Amino acid sequence: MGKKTISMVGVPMDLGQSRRGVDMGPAAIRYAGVVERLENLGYEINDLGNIEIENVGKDAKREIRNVNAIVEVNRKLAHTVEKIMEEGSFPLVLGGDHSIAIGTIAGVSKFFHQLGVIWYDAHGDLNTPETSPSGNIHGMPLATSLGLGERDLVNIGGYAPKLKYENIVIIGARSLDEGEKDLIKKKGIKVYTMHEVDRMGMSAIIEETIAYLKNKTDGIHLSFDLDALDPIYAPGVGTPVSGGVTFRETHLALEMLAETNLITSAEFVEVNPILDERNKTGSLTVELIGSLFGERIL
Ligand code: 5AB
Ligand code: MN
Ligand code: MN
Ligand code: MN
Repeated sequence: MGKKTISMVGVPMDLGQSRRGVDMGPAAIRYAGVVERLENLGYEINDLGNIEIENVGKDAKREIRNVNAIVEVNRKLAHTVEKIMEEGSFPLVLGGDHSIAIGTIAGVSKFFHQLGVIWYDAHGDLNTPETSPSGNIHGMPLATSLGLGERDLVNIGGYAPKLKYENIVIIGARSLDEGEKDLIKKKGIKVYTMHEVDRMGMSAIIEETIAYLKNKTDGIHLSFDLDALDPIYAPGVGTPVSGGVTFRETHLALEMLAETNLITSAEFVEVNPILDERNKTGSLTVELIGSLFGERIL
């Protein structure tokens, strides 16, 4: 990583999906020792604590559950991330459900007008209120950042879209809804599904991803959903899908990203300690964060 100071912020959000417990994700990741891990790697850690979540309770539209509260939280998060960037520190956001990516990306895209995004996830998170089978906003943040869907969400930060179709790469996908598949094909979004992970191997995928993004982007955000990993490794997630990426493949992916020095912000989301086995997923997250920030065996 380029910067020596990391500013960490937790977003104890569970309103973007239907299973309780993911609001305790930031606590589980802190408990597993994220601060110590990063300090041991030589970083100065500025833990800003958690963003306050208020369920404003004006849930008028059922097809986009809790939209008003999620807009509020993401506005605050965008603001916080923007301040971190202004100070020249690296924003590390701990979730919370994946709807918080809307705020993180709104904050960083103020600084990078050609922002690249690596979306490491079992899912595409490319639904709109029209295509969503669930009404859960955690299935919509990538579409939202591309300018699609509910206006209040899309316009957070006062501008849209935050991302271009050609600047995003999805890795680990194995559960895509029909509307998401249509959008991927129509817009030519770069997706490495589990088929490509099996066929090419993670090493080639990360090399291709970097080659694809490097020259056309001015910063790269890593949006890391723990459900990309197989539930054997990450049981503490709300929407597990079998047949996922292994621990070793993921560890390698993050080590390789660390080597490039191109990642300018990151978030780790969907850790749900209530569904977990003795904080296995929280601990795994800390191990993976270590890799992203340059930890090596030797
Ligand atoms: B996650 C589903 N596509 O929209 C939907 O965990 C699941 O942030 C979304 O990737 C999973 O409800 C969202 C069926
Ligand atoms: Mn997911
Ligand atoms: Mn996700
Ligand atoms: Mn390691």
